[in-house]
Amino acid sequence: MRELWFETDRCFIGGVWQPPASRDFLAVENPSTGAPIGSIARGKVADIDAAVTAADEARQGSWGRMTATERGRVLTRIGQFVRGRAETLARIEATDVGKPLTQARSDAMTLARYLEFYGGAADKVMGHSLPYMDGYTVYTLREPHGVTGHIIPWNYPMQIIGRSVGAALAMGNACVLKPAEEACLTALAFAKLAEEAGLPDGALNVVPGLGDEAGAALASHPGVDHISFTGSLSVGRKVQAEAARHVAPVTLELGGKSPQIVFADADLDAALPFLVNGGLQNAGQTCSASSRILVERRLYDELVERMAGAYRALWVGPALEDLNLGPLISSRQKEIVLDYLGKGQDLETAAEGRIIGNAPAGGYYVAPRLLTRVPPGHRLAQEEIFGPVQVVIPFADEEEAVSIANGTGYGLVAAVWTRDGARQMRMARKLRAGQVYLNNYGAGGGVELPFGGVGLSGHGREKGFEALYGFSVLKTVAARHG
Ligand code: TXE
Repeated sequence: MRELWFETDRCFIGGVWQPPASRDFLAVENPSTGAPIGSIARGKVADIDAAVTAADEARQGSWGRMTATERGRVLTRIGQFVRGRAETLARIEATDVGKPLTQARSDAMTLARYLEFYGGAADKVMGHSLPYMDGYTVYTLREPHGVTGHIIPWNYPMQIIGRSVGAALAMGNACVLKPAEEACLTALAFAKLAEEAGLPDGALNVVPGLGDEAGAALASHPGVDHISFTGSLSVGRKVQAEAARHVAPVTLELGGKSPQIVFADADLDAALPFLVNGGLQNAGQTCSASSRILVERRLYDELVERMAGAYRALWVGPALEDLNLGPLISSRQKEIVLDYLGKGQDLETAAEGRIIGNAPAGGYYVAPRLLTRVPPGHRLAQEEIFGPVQVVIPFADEEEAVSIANGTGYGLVAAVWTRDGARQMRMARKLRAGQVYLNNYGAGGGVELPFGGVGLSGHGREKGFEALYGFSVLKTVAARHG
C-alpha cells in the first residue's frame, strides 16, 4: 500500500521499532479483495513483557516528570499531526478495515478531536479540598494508574485509540496498546505520528499480535495497573478474570443489541436516515449498532415500507469506491453473519441492498437485510450479529416497548423517537442503557460525550471528561495541623 510511510512488521517498544522477539509475522489482508497487503508482527509474551517494562520506565522517567500542561501540549501536537495526515490515515484504514472512505475520513478526524480534547483537558482535572474537623486539612489528588493496557478491536481502531489511549496519556499513564490482528495499521501509524510529534519514549508502546497470545499476555501481566478492553463479551469475561488475578481495574466496552424505538407520533422523515445508518454504519460492525427497530403497531406498515425503500437504494462494494457499505472485516465475520441469516430463514425479509456487479470475488461482501415481524425472543433479536442486519419488532404501547427494549442482557444504547416531551423523559429513565438518544441516534458521535454500557455491554466509561476519572486513581491526603 503506497500510503504507508513506515514499516508495518514491527513492534513499537520504548521508542524503538523492533521485530517481534520470535521473528513470527502475521499476514495483513484487504477485506475488499481478500488479497494480502503486507505483514505485521506476531507479538507474544516476551514483547508484551518488554513493552510493560518500557512503559514503567517512561512513567518513572521523562514522561512521568512532565507537568499536566506539558502532557496536554504533546497530545495536542499529535492531534495536529493526525490532522496533517488525515487523508493518508483514512486510506490506510479504509483498505485495512474495509470501511468506506467517507467513514474512514470521519474516524481520522475523530481521532484528531480526541487528542485535542484530551490535550486541552489534561491540566483541568482537579482534586477537591474537603470540609473536615478542626485541626485537619483534607484534599484529594487525581493520579495516574501507572501502566495501562489497551486491547482494542478492528472495527474502529482510530476512534478507540483516541478515546482510550488519548485519555490515559492525558492523565499521565504510560500505555501498552494491543491492536486487533485483523486491523493494526492505523495503530502503528498513530505510534509513528506520536513519535514524530515528540511523545517521550515508552509513553506509548504498540505490540500487534493474536488475542490469545499478545492479548492474553497483556491482560494477565502483573505490571499492568489498569486494562481497557473493547471487544466481544466472551473475551471481555476472560480479560476481567485475568486482571482479577492481580486485582487490576478493568474498563469493558462490549457489544450490544441496541434498539431504536419509534412511536406513532414520531417525525418519520427525520428518523429514517438515523434508523438505517444507525444499524448499517460500518456494515453493522459497530458496538452501538441499532440492530433492533421497535415500532408502534399503528406506524408499522409505513415504517417498514420506508425502511425497505431505503434498503433497496443501498450499494455495497470496495471501501475505496466509497459506497454505502464496504465488506465485512474477514471471512470469519462473513461466516458468522451468514450463519445468523441462515437461522433467520423463518423470518420475513422486507428488503435487501445490492452488491455492485464488479465487486472483487475474494471480498467479504454481504448485502444488508431488513427482517420484519421478528418475535422479540428470536435469536436474531437477542444476539449481537455484528453485520448489516436489522430486525423490526412491533409493539402495542409504551410499557411493551420498554419491556422489549430492556429484554436482552445488553444495555449499550437506546433511542426514542416521539414528539411527546413527557414520554421522552419517562423513556429516558426507564431504558436500561448507558446512553439514551432522544429524536436522534449517536448525537454525532461527539468526543465530549461519556460512553459505555450496563449489563452485558460492560462497565466503566470512556470518552468525554468522565474517561479521565477512569484512567486515574483518587488519593485522599489528610494533614493534621502542627
Ligand atoms: O472480537 P475479540 P472478534 C464482537 C462482535 C463480533 C465478535 C467477535 O459480536 O462478531 O465480537 O469479534 C483480543 N485475551 N465485537 O473475534 O476476539 C483480540 O486480539 C486478551 C464487538 O474480533 O473480542 C482483539 O484485539 N485479548 C466489539 C480484541 O481482543 C484477546 C468489537 C477484540 O477481539 C483475547 C469487536 C484473549 N484471550 C467485536 N482474545 C465492540 N464492542 O465494538 C482476543 N483478544
